[in-house]
Amino acid sequence: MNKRAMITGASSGIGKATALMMARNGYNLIITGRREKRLHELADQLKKSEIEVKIMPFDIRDPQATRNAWNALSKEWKQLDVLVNNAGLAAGADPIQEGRWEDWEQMIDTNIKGLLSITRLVTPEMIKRNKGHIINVSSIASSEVYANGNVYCASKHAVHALTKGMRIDLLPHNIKVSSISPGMVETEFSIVRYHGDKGKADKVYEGLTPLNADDVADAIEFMITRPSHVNVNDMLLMPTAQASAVYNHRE
Ligand code: 8X3
Repeated sequence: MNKRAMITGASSGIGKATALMMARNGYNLIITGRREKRLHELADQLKKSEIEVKIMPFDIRDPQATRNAWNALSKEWKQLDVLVNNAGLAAGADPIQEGRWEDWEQMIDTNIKGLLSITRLVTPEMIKRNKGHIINVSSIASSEVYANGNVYCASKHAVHALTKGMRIDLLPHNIKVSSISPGMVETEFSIVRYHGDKGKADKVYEGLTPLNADDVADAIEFMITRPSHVNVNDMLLMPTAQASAVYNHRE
């Protein structure tokens, strides 16, 4: 019987690449996100791997919508082997004194509270089966802080603390908790961060080769294919041209 996984924020970027990787690994998948059309397109692609796919279109910032989507699942679908907490974003890149409240709320409500609400629903079911694996998609910003990264970095520092806290709380229940912390990954990330300004977004990756979404999915594949007694606590994955959040080498 196929294993089951849920991937949040699966409609693009790292989430989508992870869904494709997990389909190749024979997982039946629940893919969540706000953009229903994109989820349908991805589901069609995933089904070519002869797996079952369930679409859950909802905004993870809305706890009631998240609960409703979860409650609508069958008993079988709720039995997840893997949860990939991928939904997350950076909104804005302003110094703290100029930050926009809406950006801060969007990041905190998605990166922290969204991750929490899904985790709160999924973990009791994993505990019942005494197994499971939660992978939090974090960032180099979970351990470093850079100019104008303030609230985004704080949200990823929170993901780091929650990953550690979850690992401790779920230890007696045989549940693995991992995080993957990439540096620059070229997805829609920077376009979203700069509120759709493609010129600014392109500049982020100018003169260097960033990671791509498949590079991160490869790392997640390594995590989910370890034997049951091995857990990757955290993996810091960087482009060769990036030594830290602030040191890059550009040609
Ligand atoms: C994305 C990487 O360097 O923009 O999380 O924080 S960075």
